[in-house]
Amino acid sequence: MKEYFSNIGKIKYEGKDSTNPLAFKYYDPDRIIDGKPMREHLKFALSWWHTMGGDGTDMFGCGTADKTWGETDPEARAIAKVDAAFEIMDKLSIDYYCFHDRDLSPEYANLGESNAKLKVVVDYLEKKQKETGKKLLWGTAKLFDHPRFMHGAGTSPSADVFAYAAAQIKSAIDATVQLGGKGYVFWGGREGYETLLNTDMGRELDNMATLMRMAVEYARSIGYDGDFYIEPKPKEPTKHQYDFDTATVLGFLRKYGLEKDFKMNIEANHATLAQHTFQHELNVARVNGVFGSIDANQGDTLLGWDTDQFPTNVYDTTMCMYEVLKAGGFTNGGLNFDAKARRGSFTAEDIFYSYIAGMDAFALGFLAARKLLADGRIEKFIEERYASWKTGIGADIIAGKADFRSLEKYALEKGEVVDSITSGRQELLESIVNNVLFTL
Ligand code: XLS
Ligand code: NI
Ligand code: NI
Repeated sequence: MKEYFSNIGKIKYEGKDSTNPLAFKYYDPDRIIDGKPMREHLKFALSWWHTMGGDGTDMFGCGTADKTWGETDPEARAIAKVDAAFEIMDKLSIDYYCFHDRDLSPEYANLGESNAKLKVVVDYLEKKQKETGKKLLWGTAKLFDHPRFMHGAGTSPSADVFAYAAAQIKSAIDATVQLGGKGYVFWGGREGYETLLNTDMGRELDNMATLMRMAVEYARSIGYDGDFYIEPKPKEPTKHQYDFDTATVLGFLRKYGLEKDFKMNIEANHATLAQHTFQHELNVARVNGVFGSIDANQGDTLLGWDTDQFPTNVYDTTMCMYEVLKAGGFTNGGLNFDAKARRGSFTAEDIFYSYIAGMDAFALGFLAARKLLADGRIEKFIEERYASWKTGIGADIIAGKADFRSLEKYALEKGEVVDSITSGRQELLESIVNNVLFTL
C-alpha cells in the first residue's frame, strides 16, 4: 500500500518536556484515567472536508495545499483519500472520522450515478474500518454546495429541491448506518434567508421540520439507533441562519416534537459568531438534556466569520471539557476537528502539526477540567450560592407549596432581604481557575 506521508512516523506521546514537534506533549492515548483510556474520553475525529479536501481556496485565491492525493480521476481520488485519511488517523491515534457525502465522492451526471459511486467508496470505507478498527463518528449530506441548493434545501421555495435533498439525505443515512455511525448531522448550510421581502419564514420552518421528521422515520425504519444532531450557526453562508444558536434550536425542536431524536453538535466558532462563549452553548445544551457532540475549532476574535482554526486556547478547551465531564462524558458523540490549517500552512507536515496542536490542547483541557472538578472550590461556591433553595421558603417554592399570596405574606413579614444576598466573587473565582491551571 502506498504511504502518503513517508517522512512522518507514528506520533508518540513524549510528555510535556519534549521539544519534538512531531510528538504529543499531553495526549497519551492509552493512559487510563477514571477507568478508561484518554482516547475514549476525548473521542477525537478527523473531518473529511477540511483535512482531505480543503486545499486553502478562499474567495481571494486558489488553493495552496495539494489535496489531489496524486490522482486526477475523481473515482481514483476518492479511494486515495480514504487511504490517506486512514494513514493520518493511524499515525495520530485518531479513532473516528466524519464525512459529508460529496466529500467522500463528488456529484456525477445524475443522482443515480452519484449514489452508485458513493456506495463504492462507502464499501471501501467499511473494509478499511474492519481492517483497522477505526470508526465513523457521524455522517451528513452536503446540501449547500451545488447551485440547486442556492435558496436552501429543506427550506427551498422549490418542492423539487426539497425532494432532491430528501433523496440525498436518504443515501447519506444509508452510508452512516452501513458504517456503524452513531450520529447523523444536520447543519443548515443554506437554511436561512437573505431578505424577508422574498421569504415565507413560517413555511420554510415547517418544511425544515418535515424534512427532519422524515429523516428520523426513515433511519429508524432501517434500524438506526444513534443520535441526530443539529449544529447551530447564526450566520454564514446566509445572513440569517434558522439554527441560530442552541436556545433557538431548542425552541424549534420542541415546537415540532423533534426533541427526543435530536441533540446538539456544538461548534466552538459558531458559538462565538452568535456572541456566546463555547462554554455557554455547551451549558445550554447540557442543562436542557441535549448535549450530543462537538465540532472543535476556534475562531479569531478580531474577525466576524467562521475561521475554523485548530484549537489552541487552553482556557476554552478546559471549560469545554468541564462541561463535557459534567454532562457525564461523551456517549454517541465525540470531538470532531471541524478545523483547517491556515492557507499559509500548506505542507503535509502542517496537517500533523495542526492535529497535534488541537489534540494536545484538548488533552490539556481535559486534565485541567478534571483538576478543577477535583479541586472543588468552584463547584462548592456555586452550591453554596444557591443554598437558600435547600430549606425554608426556597424549598417550599421548589416543592410547589408556595403561591403569590403566601410569598407576599412571607415577604411582608420578613422585611428587607439582607442575609441571603452574597457577593458573586467573580474575580476570586477567576483567580482560582488560574491557580488550578497554572501550578508551576
Ligand atoms: C460549517 C459547518 C460544517 C458542518 C458540517 O460551518 O461547521 O462544516 O460541521 O456540515
Ligand atoms: Ni461544523
Ligand atoms: Ni463551522
